[in-house]
Amino acid sequence: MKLYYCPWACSLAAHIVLHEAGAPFESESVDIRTKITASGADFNAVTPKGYVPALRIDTGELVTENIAVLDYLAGVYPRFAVDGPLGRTRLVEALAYISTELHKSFKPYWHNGTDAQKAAASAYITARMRYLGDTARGDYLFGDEPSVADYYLFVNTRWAERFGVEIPTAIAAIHARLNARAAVQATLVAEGLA
Ligand SMILES: N[C@@H](CCC(=O)N[C@@H](CS)C(=O)NCC(=O)O)C(=O)O
Repeated sequence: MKLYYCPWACSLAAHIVLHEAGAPFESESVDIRTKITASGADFNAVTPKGYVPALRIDTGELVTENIAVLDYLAGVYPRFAVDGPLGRTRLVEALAYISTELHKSFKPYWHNGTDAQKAAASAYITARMRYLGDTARGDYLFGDEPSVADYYLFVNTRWAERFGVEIPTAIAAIHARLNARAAVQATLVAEGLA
């Protein structure tokens, strides 16, 4: 497998899962402004979407969209999936919530929003995170081990820390547990973030 990622971007979630899994994988960083990869390739030729994450799987096919990439990785490495008859559905539900309610709400911070837009986004994100904290089933969202959704949440809590968005206590505790994991720190070092 090969992951295209950009430091600070949402591709961090898949990058951590690959490290946690001890998977044999390659990775290449992408400048998401210029669309040039670290080796000088045109990222738009990899995917015309021009954004990360993009995961080249062993069949040679490319998987894009965080929800799909993380769902794929949970299928390959079931320790990051969710058990039970509705496990897959609950996992996709959480990934969709994190993508559409949290990730996308950071737009004003990444794209020069006004102070008013940032304040509205901040309140929205904190409220949406609170729901996840209230419904968490253990040390992590789905129990006592992290799922791929926890790593996607971690991307968002890192952004919240960076931009001064309040993180509810229960979510801050999940963030701290994730941050203490060796594979998480190894990934942050690999991305030049620690
Ligand atoms: N719909 C995509 C969006 C991914 C996304 O927003 N990626 C950002 C980094 S967090 C990016 O690469 N942006 C560059 C661009 O859109 O040109 C997904 O959910 O995976």
